[in-house]
Amino acid sequence: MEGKSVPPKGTWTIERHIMLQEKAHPDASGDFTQLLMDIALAGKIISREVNKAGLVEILGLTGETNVQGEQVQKLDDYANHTILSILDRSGRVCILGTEENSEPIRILPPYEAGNYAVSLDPLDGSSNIDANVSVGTIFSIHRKVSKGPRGEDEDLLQKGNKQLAAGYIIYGSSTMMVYSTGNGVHGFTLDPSVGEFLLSHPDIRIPKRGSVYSVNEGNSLFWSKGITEYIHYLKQRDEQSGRPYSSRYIGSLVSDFHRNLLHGGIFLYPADFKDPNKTQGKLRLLYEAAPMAFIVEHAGGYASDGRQNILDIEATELHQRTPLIVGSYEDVKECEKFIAEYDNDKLDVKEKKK
Ligand code: AHM
Ligand code: MG
Repeated sequence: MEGKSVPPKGTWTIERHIMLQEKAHPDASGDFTQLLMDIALAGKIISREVNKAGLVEILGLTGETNVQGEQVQKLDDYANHTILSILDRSGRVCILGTEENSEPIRILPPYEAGNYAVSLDPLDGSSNIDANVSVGTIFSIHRKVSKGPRGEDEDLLQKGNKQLAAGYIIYGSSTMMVYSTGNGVHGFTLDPSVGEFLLSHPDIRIPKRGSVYSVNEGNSLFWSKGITEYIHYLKQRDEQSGRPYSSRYIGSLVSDFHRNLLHGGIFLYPADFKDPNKTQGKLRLLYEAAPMAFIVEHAGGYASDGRQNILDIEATELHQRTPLIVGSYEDVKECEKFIAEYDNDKLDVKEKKK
């Protein structure tokens, strides 16, 4: 064959793809590759279970006892347990942080601690699952930085720009794994007949500008002025810029993000001042915002908290929240301009409380 070889779609497994990426790092031990493979395996197992969620009439609702007299586990518990039991004894991970566990999970003797810290949302959007809405697993990997033999909080609490890899698995009409190790963003579709994730979306690039916005507009009365003005602007007609934008909100981050990654657009979960828990938004920095920011940036997009790059935010605790504005580069930058113009720190909070 002549010319540059492009990995062929439909026949390249994720394993082969990850191994090829590893070859670019001759000093790599293979542990990192194996860690990504472990996450892919967890994705396959969770996918199988999520696909059974529609069978509640037959298998029983989660939290209930099914016809065989077995307790049916909640799917988010199942997903969490599945990933943890694959990773915690692998010898590749030193500490894990998940949405489901209030404290970080350190890998302690007799299990070996590895060189990586992993943050996870095992099943994001799971409140939608009984309505057959696509949900997903989100992951983020950092290198161990602490000096001792075991993992420490500081290994998890690193900035997004220190991630070695990030990605998600979306359980939709088909199951897909999308990941980046900083060398492009690649998507693989699970072919259940062969049980493999096969390359379907090599080198994904997000359009520089989209024509879709995704936000929970039910919260709009509690937004800052900057966000309110920005969304209002997107709705105004302007033939040249393609406005008005269309609104598309599923309420499942992985699904909303995935659609915008492929077709362009902007997703926002801003601070809202109705709920004291949401003055920093709803989404979590380490296992929701930062991995999506890493993916989008390596696909040519951008993620911001309104004022700064999500990847530059200092992480101080596992379940830290952040406003998240993510998607097409020009759209997110434009939104930042509205925030810079209209929102003066806490002034907008007071205004909203009147
Ligand atoms: P979860 O981690 O409890 O599932 O919540 C995160 C989900 C995201 O998937 C989604 O973007 C967001 O919550 C939707 O929230 P809302 O219902 O407030 O719009
Ligand atoms: Mg979540």
